[in-house]
Amino acid sequence: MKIHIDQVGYKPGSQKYAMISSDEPFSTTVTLENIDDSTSVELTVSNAGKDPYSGDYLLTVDFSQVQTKGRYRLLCKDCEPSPVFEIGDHVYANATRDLFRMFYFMRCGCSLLEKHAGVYKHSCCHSGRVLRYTDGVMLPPIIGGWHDAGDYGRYTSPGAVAAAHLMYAYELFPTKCPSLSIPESGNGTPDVLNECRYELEWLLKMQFEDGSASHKLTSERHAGFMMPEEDKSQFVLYMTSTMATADFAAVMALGARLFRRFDASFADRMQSAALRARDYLYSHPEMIGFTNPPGCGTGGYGDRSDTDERMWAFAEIYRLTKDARDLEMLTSLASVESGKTCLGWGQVGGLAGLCILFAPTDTFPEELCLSFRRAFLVQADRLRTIARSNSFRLAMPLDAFGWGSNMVVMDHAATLIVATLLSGKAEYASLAEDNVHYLLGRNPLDRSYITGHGSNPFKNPHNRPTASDGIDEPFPGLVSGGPNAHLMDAACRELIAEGTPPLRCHADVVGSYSTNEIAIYWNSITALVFAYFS
Ligand code: 9MR
Ligand code: ZN
Repeated sequence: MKIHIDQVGYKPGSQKYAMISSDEPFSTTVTLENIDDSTSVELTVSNAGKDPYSGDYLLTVDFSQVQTKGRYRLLCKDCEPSPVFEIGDHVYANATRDLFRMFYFMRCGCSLLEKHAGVYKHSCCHSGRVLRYTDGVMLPPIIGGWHDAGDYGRYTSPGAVAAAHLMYAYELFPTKCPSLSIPESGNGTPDVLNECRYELEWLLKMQFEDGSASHKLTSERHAGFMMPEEDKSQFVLYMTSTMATADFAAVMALGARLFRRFDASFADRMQSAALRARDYLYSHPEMIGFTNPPGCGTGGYGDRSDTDERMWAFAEIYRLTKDARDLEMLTSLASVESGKTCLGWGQVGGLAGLCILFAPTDTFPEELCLSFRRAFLVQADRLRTIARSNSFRLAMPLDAFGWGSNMVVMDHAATLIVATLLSGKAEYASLAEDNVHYLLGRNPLDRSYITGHGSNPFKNPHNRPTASDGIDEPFPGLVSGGPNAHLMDAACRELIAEGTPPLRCHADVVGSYSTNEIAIYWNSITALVFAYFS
């Protein structure tokens, strides 16, 4: 028997549940102990039956009525006590800060200073000349940006999406975005934007003369497990894709909008880059996809459709230009019914939604706003039905646990938060918070999927610096990819049997890239969600 709980804590006014599991039907009694004053209350336990997500029999314990701040643990007659957790107003504050700070640690092409990175400092990486794939010409170095993930590649679309998550977090919840103690801190620009600028300056260099954007800048093969500055492989600037170009146009337009009041000339540079990318999209209505050319084995980030990327681009561009032609393009792209709430690296319709739904009144035609509003509310209701029908209260379908499932868990939380912002109904945000509790340890593995937070965080991310810096603890604030029921690497297959219930398909070992890698766009959407709750 085991108690599953958010290991960090709960806010006083929030709903508070814990789950108790066993591999056979059971019953028990549970008390909540206040560690600070040694008082206890008996809790009612309700039987939730067998749960297909974990394969366990579950009981649910509701202690929502306890609102007194303090430190607590759950005691159960037949098992180990739960870890100590907090009820408090600021339970998410530290994790939120580290989720945003993660991006500093991912910076490429500069040294990470001891002042900011502490023991994780390292010298400058990836600053050599680059090879242009299309003609084999050697170009001057293209320096900057964030390493994508556990590898050292830098990819345009994932980078644009991650920066956009952070910028929308800033736009929606400006006072919730933390100070980050990064080299630019104190320069008059909010730190979250300072950190985004590190990526945006690099993205600007990914634009070709014709206005299109290169799909990616990576070596041909992933480096071995070495520190970034030791990786001397040749970096290659790959060809254009329309997916990358549209994401580029969108994030540049968004950046131009948000940076205008802090640095007008930087905003101008982004605005003109966005418009040149837009013009490329006008003259190339056909999709130019991307698949790795022969010999290239780094991330592909392919996509089946670029309609959603174009839709996001034209939403942000029209918000900037108010040009009738851009609106016409946007309206026709937005006539699609599906995908209007997606927030992941490959499906960005929801980002168009964030742009459109939170723009000043009368920026976009009412019908367009309504179609996105409907999409978010319909999706939120769908997620509510799912969350109510499983014992871990997860707004996540049983079959959605693939590579990077934690991104989907957080995307859905973000969708639910948007539904609360649109409707004023707190219930949606409460469902979103249940997904947060899952991430912070309320899951069958009792594992916090954020390094450094909770009593049992994962410790062995598939992340090259972590595995080669000689330091035991990974840097804090990394989000694991999360359970992947398809068990797509040998390391997890060695530890987990085929057919294991989805929530158990996570291996906290360095080799498991399909369950335990890290990635900027997993962190960024998590940062947005945590900013809301913090
Ligand atoms: O996050 C990506 C995931 O959705 C895909 O299923 C997977 C396989 O194509 O690739 C993931 O992205 C990886 C990228 O290709 C290379 N850098 C590491 C990324 C995270 O695992
Ligand atoms: Zn680097």
